[in-house]
Amino acid sequence: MLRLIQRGMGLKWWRQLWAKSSLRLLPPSYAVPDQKGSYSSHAKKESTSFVTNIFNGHLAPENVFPFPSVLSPEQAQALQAMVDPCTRFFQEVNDPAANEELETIQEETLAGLKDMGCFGLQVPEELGGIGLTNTQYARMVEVVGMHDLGVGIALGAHQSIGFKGILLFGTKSQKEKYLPKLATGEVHAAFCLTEPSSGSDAASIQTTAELSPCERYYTLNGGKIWISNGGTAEIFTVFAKTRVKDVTTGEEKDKISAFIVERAFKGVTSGPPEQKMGIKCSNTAEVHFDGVQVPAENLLGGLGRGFQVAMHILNNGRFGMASALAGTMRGVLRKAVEHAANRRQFGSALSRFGAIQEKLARMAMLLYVTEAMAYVLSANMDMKVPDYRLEAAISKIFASEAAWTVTDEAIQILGGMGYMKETGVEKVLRDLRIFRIFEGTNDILRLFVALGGMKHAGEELQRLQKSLSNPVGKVEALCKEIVMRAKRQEGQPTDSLVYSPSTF
Ligand code: MYA
Repeated sequence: MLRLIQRGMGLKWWRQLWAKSSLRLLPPSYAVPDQKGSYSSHAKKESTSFVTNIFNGHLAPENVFPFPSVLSPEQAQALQAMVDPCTRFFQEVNDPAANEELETIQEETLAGLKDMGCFGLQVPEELGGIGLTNTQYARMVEVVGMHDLGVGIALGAHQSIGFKGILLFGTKSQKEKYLPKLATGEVHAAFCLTEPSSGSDAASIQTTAELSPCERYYTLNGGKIWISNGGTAEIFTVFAKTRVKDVTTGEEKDKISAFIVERAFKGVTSGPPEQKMGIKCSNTAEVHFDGVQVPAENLLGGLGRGFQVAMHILNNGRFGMASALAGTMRGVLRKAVEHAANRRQFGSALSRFGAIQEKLARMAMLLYVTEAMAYVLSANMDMKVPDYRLEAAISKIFASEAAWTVTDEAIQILGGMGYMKETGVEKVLRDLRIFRIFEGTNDILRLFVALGGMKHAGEELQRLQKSLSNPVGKVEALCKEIVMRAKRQEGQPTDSLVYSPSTF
């Protein structure tokens, strides 16, 4: 950062440019500076999701054809004004090897990231953030992913999931109280879901929150493990079991609720930093809640709605992973290409060998697909497509596996050099390994894609079956189905929403 400032290109420069720019005031075609959460499970009946519709044989092209372009030229220009200095910052100031060695992010880097507004990229400007759309955020994250995945996780655990719940589901006063200091990086956030006996099976958490007789606070008891930013965060989004009364039957049940918890509340403690294989500069720690009194107004998203809140935060955060990993692949592919072009064996550059060319082509293919997927997804989110959970899961699975293959192949092309620390690629491989595990293991997400898609198809068939058993008054539904089946035969788009009676 200091070097940039010495060269008259202070980090505040582009923030000022961004702040002054009248360009960014123009409304984008699909502006979402004020993100609004909705439980995506509510949206499943009339899904326009391309993937969901695949499961019942419908071609629903409206979210993907033509390739969605959600940034106005002015927004794209303003974005570039941030991407360039951010890239320079990562090239000239951040030192991934030093961060790894120290197992923390260097002060100079942290200060620079704060200065650039990187802790509040999607927080609305009036609450102290930069107010980026999902597509703009994805592009910024790609820069981070290209240079230092450890820093990416610290930033991502903070805003991609740590305080995303406040952004999506927070009340006005929750947003006003917490977002400004989170957006500046004055305090950091963490997402507390995982427990010793509850990993993939997120609904099985044991942490409890009991409402006090005076109904003014909940008493929180339990422990969370492997929490990114767990040892450094001041604000936590915590999921706990609460007793909820069914309004119709009066029966009480345990249901998950989400809470905003401050480290300052008595009874919050965290463990030492975990020793990890990669992303070492990001903090991972246990967090314990021992009789913590959480004010009732810190309930997030409604009593008993915590599971949906957690799922929605995770769905909403996954797109960042695909774009970050597209950046990672771009970085290692460039190193592999440089090496293949310069290294000579048997009298020729490595790039002259078919075996190397094939590797490079496959690496480029994986990068291309990941990046295309990441930006369709972020654009769909900017278009406020209500149901994108399968796309988000697929992008996370594909990106984490593609990045692993690309980085492994880069090491293969670099040969002995690839295995040496000095080249920086072995670190990327270690950093990458966790991406197939966290934010939903790829194995559980594969099941989720299959079961989620089939569930939707099953529900559609059930509706059809009902219509067939009692066709009176269901003529429109039946006609719709006949039209869709006819279109499917001809290979035409069959999205239910494009149907109109005049189709006959
Ligand atoms: S954080 C911890 C991550 N943990 C997980 O991801 C947990 C994985 N487990 C699950 O997701 C769930 O338990 C599964 C469901 C999916 C297995 N969207 O009966 P059910 C609905 C919307 O299937 P279960 C971390 O790792 C479903 O339709 N709705 O539930 C930090 C049903 O609704 P209804 C969903 O069998 C990493 C209801 O829920 C979804 O219990 C740090 C029950 O469903 C969904 N997805 O299990 C990363 N799933 O009742 C840092 C289910 O209405 C970030 N439902 O039919 C890095 C960012 C990148 C870098 C950035 C750089 C800056």
